[in-house]
Amino acid sequence: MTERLRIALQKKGRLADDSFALLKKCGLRFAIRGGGLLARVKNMPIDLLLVRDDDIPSFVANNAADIGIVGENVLVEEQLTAKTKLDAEITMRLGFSRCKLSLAAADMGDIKKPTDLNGTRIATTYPGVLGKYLKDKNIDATAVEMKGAVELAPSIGIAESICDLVSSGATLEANGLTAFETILKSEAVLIQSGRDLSEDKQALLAKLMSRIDGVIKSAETKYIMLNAPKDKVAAITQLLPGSDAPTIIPLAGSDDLVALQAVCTENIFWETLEDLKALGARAILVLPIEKMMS
Ligand code: PRT
Ligand code: ZN
Repeated sequence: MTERLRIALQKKGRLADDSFALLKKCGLRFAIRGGGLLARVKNMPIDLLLVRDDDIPSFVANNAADIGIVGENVLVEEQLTAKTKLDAEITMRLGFSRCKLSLAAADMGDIKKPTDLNGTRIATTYPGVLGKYLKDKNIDATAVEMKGAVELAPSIGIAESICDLVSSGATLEANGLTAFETILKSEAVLIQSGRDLSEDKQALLAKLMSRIDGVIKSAETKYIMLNAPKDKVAAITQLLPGSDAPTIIPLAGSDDLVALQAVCTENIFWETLEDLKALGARAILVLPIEKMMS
């Protein structure tokens, strides 16, 4: 019987949907229903362990799962607060759920920079990361640990500032707070322990990672097609972001026009299209790429 690779994922929350979507784009077929702890992937020997995000690093470290998808912020916090060294490290960055762990204080208050924190209280759900930051910067402040609703701490008088995750900044703004320092930048990451996997699991993980890589790259990569005057091909190629040698095809019935096609590994903005047009390019098409393997 083939061994099944077990992936720990957040069951419900901000990471969950994007993690499921990524695995589906990698070709895994599964359904998430109700309260189950395990979901079986139908077309590959993979099981999904559905848990709270905070448990993912220790589950991977303790062999309850082979790999996991978690926010880097949670991984680093668990690494810093674990009683014994946590055996879980980043294998791959996944590029979604980007956020920052920032220090913020009242818009109109006295705390405007890190050194203003001396002698004050900082509310946070990240005592590990905050504690390390304060120590590294030699700042003498007290961390007040909360389980949630950290942004309310200054208005109810529990702390003078907060250390919390920020993505759009809307929560800070709604609570009259301004971020003045980023202490950690985070995104979703694939994590693994230092243990050796069986040959079967290792091969499956390599295949999964190659597919994840393809999904991430194809999200940014575009296929561009256009017609251009022959003598402008060099100048046009220069404008295409991150493209290798383009394919040039003669156009029927035209001696001075050619069709040019290229894969661009970076986003193509409207400005680029306008510059291409100014060089004489016409019938410009930018197409999404669904799958890639290099
Ligand atoms: O139940 P479980 O323990 O699994 O989930 P959770 O409630 O602990 O975490 P969840 O689902 O809220 O977040 C999971 C992960 O998403 C986090 O660990 C981060 O890696 C990532 N992430 C990305 C965020 C945010 N962006 C984010 N903005 N997690 C939380 N927030 C919160 C933040 O704490 C603040 O309250 O959103 C608010 C700020 O958002 P903005 O957009 O107003 O700035
Ligand atoms: Zn959590």
